[in-house]
Amino acid sequence: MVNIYQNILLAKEEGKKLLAVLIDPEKMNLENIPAFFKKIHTSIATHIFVGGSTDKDSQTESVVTAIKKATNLPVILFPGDVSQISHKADGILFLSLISGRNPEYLIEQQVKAAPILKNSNLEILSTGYILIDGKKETATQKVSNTKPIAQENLDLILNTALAGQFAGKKLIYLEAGSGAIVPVDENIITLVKGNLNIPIIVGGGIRSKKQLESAFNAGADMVVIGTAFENNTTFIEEFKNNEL
Ligand code: 1GP
Repeated sequence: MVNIYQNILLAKEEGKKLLAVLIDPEKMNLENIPAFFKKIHTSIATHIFVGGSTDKDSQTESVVTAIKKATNLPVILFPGDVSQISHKADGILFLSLISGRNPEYLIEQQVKAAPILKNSNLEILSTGYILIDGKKETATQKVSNTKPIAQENLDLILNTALAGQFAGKKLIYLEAGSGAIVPVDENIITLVKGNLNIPIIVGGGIRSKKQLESAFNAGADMVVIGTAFENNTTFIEEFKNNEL
């Protein structure tokens, strides 16, 4: 069995950067999955995230099943809510939206997920999820009914991340929101990285190799890209192996 978290820690120790490709089940056609993964396998992608703020047609299960057939990369659920759990994945980001003050996404969804996860082999990755203003009202913001933290509010971002670490989260996810206009600023990543010892995930609005490199150089251990690959599947070719 893959030990996802141990591998992330190892990569962090060795300074190896990780790239997660985010697949939104609502936007992925099952028949496109094999061809999409052929491209992914020539790239530097190391992980697959599956999830979205909503999954109106309950596609998660069939999309995860098709992805597992197409790849050996670790498949990690990144669920918008308790309905998006598939036992066929390898792991799950057990998210708590710690930048928000909506109990539904701080603990209620997690309580509902607990009995489902108790009976599964999914590796549970406790994650402090911090929504940061990406200059666009994102789906996460709308669905969770929480406000993102302003990029300028460095103290609040840092203190939120620290509180997450002290509360026992294994990962901190700095999220500008899917399709963000402005990704999480490098200064924020550097600040959080410099004050925490757990791995940092960064995502939202990253749509070029240059932005990916900036996030890595600032200290992101893992970067997540979704929209840029959805909009242009040949874009993954910019991320060929050995090019970073
Ligand atoms: C969203 O962080 C992820 O939750 C990825 O964002 O879709 O903008 O790449 P993008």
